[in-house]
Amino acid sequence: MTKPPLHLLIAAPRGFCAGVDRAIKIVELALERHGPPVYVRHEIVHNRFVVDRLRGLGAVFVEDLASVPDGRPVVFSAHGVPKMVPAAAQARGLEYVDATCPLVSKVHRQAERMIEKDMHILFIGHAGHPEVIGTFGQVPEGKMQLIETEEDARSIAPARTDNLAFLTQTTLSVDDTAAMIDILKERFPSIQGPRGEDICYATSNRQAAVKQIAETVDKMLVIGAPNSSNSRRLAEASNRLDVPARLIERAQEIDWEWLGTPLSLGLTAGASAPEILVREVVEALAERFDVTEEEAEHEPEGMIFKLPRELVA
Ligand code: 2E7
Ligand code: F3S
Repeated sequence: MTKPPLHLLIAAPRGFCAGVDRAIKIVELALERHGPPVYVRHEIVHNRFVVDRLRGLGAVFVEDLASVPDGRPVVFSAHGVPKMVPAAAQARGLEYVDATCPLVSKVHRQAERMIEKDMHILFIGHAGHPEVIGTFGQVPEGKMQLIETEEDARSIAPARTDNLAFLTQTTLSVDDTAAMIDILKERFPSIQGPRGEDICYATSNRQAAVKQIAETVDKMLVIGAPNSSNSRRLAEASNRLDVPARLIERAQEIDWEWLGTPLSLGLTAGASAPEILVREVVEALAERFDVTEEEAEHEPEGMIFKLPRELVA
């Protein structure tokens, strides 16, 4: 039986960012240095495949520090942690390595500096996300308020309106964030903030790439976990351009009925999804379709973050 043709357009850039590469490397190096088990507070990045592989090497994933036994090293995830976490580790004499993405640490320092200048911060982000919890945990309680939607930006009553600042999560929708910042700037013309926002290069590049391929495809598959903020934003960006998108963790989650027989399909992967899962999806598609594969053209990102000194010395 002949297979139906499928033009597969693969977004670029996609997949691992420099912060994810670094965080995974940190766990691997900590395992080499200390031997298993090495504890990791929270999923190192939001990807089951990555987490399971590291678990196989001897990493033990826990949600809080209390679950780390005395005498064992602990790695903090790429999403960042509240200040009290390293403080508690130190108090217990635990050896810890911080795998917080340097671009998140930069936001933490901005928040600290704003508090030093007696500013009140409006933080744009998603409630409950570990990055948001980590950034809120850099400042004293009551000094930062969360904005999740344009409606929040319109209705928020800041604890004070003089000396007001804003900061953002790194993995937000570029378009939604711009709209929220416009509202804040209109309401509070003297509000201070970063140039643009704090969305990272990887998030904005992947959103631009998915939007670009959405112009020419019928449907979109995004590889990423349901708890991966940046991956969810990719599916959302496609859906908003009326290109129906599904977020899948692996090839086995492809809903063939939903997919139907499109002439063209876009494929991308969030910053925490390994390329091997992209290949797995391409192979699954090739079993049912006569696939012509094309990779969107792009400038290489070329970003690399240094490893913590204690692991390379
Ligand atoms: C850390 C940060 O692990 P992810 O899926 O995380 P998000 O934040 O998108 O849920 O992706 C990598 C990553 C992105 N941002 C790690 Cl702060
Ligand atoms: Fe960092 Fe952005 Fe990746 S915040 S971990 S570079 S998605």
